[in-house]
Amino acid sequence: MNSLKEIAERIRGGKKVLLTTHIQPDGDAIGSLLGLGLALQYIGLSVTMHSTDGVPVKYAFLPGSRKIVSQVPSVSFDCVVALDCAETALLHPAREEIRGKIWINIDHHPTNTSYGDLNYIDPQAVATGEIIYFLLQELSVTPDKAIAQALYTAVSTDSGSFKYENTSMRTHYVAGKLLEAGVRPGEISPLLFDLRSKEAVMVLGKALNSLTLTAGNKIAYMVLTTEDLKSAGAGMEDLEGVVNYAKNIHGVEAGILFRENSDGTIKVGLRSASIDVSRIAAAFGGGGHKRAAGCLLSADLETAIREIISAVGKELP
Ligand SMILES: [Mn+2]
Repeated sequence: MNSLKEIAERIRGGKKVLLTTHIQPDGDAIGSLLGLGLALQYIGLSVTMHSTDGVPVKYAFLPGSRKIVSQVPSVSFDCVVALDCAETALLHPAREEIRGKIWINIDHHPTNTSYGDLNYIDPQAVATGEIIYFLLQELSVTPDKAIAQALYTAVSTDSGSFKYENTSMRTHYVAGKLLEAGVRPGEISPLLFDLRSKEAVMVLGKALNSLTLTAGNKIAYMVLTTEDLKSAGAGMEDLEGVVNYAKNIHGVEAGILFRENSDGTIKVGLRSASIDVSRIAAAFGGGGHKRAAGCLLSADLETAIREIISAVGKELP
């Protein structure tokens, strides 16, 4: 692995820099892109900030977000920096289609494949944005409010508002420094965590209405039919976090959301407090993490519910 000092020198050494991130960007991807991108502009580099899937609406308030382009210009870059991207399969366009003299890979996923010419992977970092804060020190850039808001977005979203296990003293140190640089949590946090669309609230109501507890109240599940989604006017992005309402009930070991797709398949979201749901998802051709996983079933709703509940039931302590 290379040092941040080396990476800072290599970035500074070029004139034309491309910053890119993974497909379907999250708050860390956009925040890291903007935090580093604005800093490099301040020191006079020609920077292109790129996200194939654009900027999710909820991050559009971040200063500079309109400078992020969804197509890579067909020019040659002195340096390409991939941020928060564990493997090249998550890059679009493909690595071979981007002309960069050197590739720098900065990430915090433990699964990162070290595909860069220079790599900085820190799995202890709660977010790539946490690493970017220290990279800016090597670049001698003091974050202004715009940079600080971008990095705060990265750090606070990837740590689940400082709730997840990997939130460290260093995470809070960086957050504190970003507050010093002008971030006001009372101003930014509602935009990141509380505001939601009318459709999201409507569809949440439908999901809660379907809530069922089974297996001695250890499994809680909810069902959304295509009709529910249609009448709420809801899309995929409106379902974020819905399954947690089932998981977060006292005494529940597994929360499940069954969503009927228009093609007749059933998308299953699994969340757990204690059991390993990634194994259950994998048995149905899906995957994910121990506490959060998912799979897609080609079955009718009733069959999908019966099979999944039975599989989860076998894993209960
Ligand atoms: Mn991340």
